[in-house]
Amino acid sequence: MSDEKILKDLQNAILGYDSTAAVRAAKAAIAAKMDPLVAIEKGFAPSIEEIGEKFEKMEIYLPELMLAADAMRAGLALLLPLIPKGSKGAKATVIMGTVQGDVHEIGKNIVSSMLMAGGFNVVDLGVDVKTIAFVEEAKKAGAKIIGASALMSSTIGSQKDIVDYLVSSGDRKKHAVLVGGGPTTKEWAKEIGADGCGMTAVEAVKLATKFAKGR
Ligand code: B12
Repeated sequence: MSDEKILKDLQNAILGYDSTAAVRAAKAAIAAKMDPLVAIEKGFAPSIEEIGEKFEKMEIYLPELMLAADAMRAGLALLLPLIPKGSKGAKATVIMGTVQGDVHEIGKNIVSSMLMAGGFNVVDLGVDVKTIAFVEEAKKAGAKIIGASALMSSTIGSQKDIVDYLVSSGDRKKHAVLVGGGPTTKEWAKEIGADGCGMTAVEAVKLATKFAKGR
């Protein structure tokens, strides 16, 4: 099967809210030895974006959004483990999580996998993570980097809370704060005093590499 056909099948699986088709297309990508990151970023990602736009325009509703997300997660469950793991702890420890009040995890999981592939030790705290948990876990793990994902305009404020918390506890110099997710921008990162904003998982790895030895 051609790469073009596989990418189309990956895309159509999400647009068709079809978990079985997503798994089938992911298996076809694996059988064809397609780079898992290409399958994710060129296959699944454009379709989930399109789904988000349709949801925003109220062309589809929450049940469809959830089915599309389920399909993407089913496919990612096969593809993410195939991103090769780098040597653990070789570069630095990164605390990753999605901020409080936000349950979007797909992008955060891709970033975590890519960081692991890039040789980072990743402590993934999951979703709906309290500000204090990001900071306390970073202290406990001696993490040089905190990565906070936020997908909603109502939750990006928690990224600022993480920076503010570090400032008030006198720990700002110890941990670089990287932010990412839909509504975040480089301007936003600058405004809240974060150390960087990544629009893709590849950018996340570049930024983490920059701060691996500290701020
Ligand atoms: C899938 C999805 C869901 C799924 C999530 C499933 C899951 N387990 O993750 C479900 C159905 C649960 C869901 C629920 C909701 N959702 Co929703 N959802 C989406 C959707 C369609 C896709 C998000 C996604 O996975 N994208 C794909 C990934 C790969 O991209 P990404 O997350 O941006 O991540 C990449 C980069 O941003 C970056 N990155 C991400 N994190 C980080 C972190 C760091 C440190 C770095 C450096 C980089 C980085 O790298 C990633 C990989 O390339 C978006 C639309 C969109 N365009 O984002 C809406 C969207 C985010 N949701 C939205 C809304 C409103 C909701 C709900 C409130 C709906 C409701 N009425 O209940 C709830 C919120 C629940 C909550 N409390 O969190 C809105 C938010 C609007 C806003 N601006 O505030 C959006 C934008 C849809 C829309 N256009 O209206 N959602």
